[in-house]
Amino acid sequence: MHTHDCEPTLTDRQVIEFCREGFLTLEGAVEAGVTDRAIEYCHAHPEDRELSVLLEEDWFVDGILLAPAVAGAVRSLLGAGFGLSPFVANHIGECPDPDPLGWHVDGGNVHTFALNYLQVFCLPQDTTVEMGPTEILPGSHFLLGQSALVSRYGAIRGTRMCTGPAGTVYITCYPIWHRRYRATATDCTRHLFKYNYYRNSPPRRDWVVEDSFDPAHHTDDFNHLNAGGLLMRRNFLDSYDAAHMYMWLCGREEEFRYVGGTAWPAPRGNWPAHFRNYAVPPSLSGNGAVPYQPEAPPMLRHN
Ligand SMILES: O=C(O)CCC(=O)C(=O)O
Ligand SMILES: [Fe+2]
Repeated sequence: MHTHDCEPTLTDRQVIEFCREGFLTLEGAVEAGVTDRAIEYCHAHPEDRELSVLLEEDWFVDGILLAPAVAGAVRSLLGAGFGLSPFVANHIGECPDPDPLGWHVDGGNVHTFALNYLQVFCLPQDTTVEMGPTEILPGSHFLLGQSALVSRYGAIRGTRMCTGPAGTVYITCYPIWHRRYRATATDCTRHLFKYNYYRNSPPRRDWVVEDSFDPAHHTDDFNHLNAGGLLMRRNFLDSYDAAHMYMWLCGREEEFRYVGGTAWPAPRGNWPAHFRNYAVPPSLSGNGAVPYQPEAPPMLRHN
């Protein structure tokens, strides 16, 4: 089985969260019986950093790659008939390790508003900060960092440790900055499964659309600062980038416009009726024909 289909489970807000942060956390997505079996396998094959043989095993594919919460999230982000990883790696991290792998972006990355590929980390055991989890920088999928540059950084404010109970899954956008954090625990081995999913169908807004959330007007969700993040770039550019990716996922990228002022998708309060739909993509505003759609293409798109 190389492709899969199922019902999408993410809501608009969760899809926007993924666009904004560059990752989603699914705590306890994999059942304990499955992670126990996976850890037993790791103990029986302590040198194996490549676990692709497990892709032949139903318990592994159904229990981990297609665990319902994971499959539903991947279906939401990558569309119908998404593809399953051709490989699975086990990133074995010995503890302690004061000086592990530095900040980087994985090979083959490209900075884009398209989402055709997901990088996924699954924790097969309870994973603490002391064990040297993967550390990621939320929002960095839009920062255009390349490994040769980002590897010079040490501690960065606003990072997130990919810790959690066994069975927690982190779904990430491929160009997100990450590294293994230093491990201070003694006498243990951290296991981390890493694999991918890929898109096989064009993007469409066919995830869970709720009446209570309207992306035309609830624009706070696009904004990294509102979600507790740090300002890393020009004000609101994070909102614009998240909204641009969201519109790509809706299959409506051509409707996304920069207007050069505070309008959709900038965070906003309760604006008066005459401005409410200004610059809102037509497919979201629901008012069909728009007399004029403003556009101000930036001189430098990614500053
Ligand atoms: O081991 C980790 O936590 C990170 C591994 C990683 O980034 C990689 O192998 O690409
Ligand atoms: Fe990596």
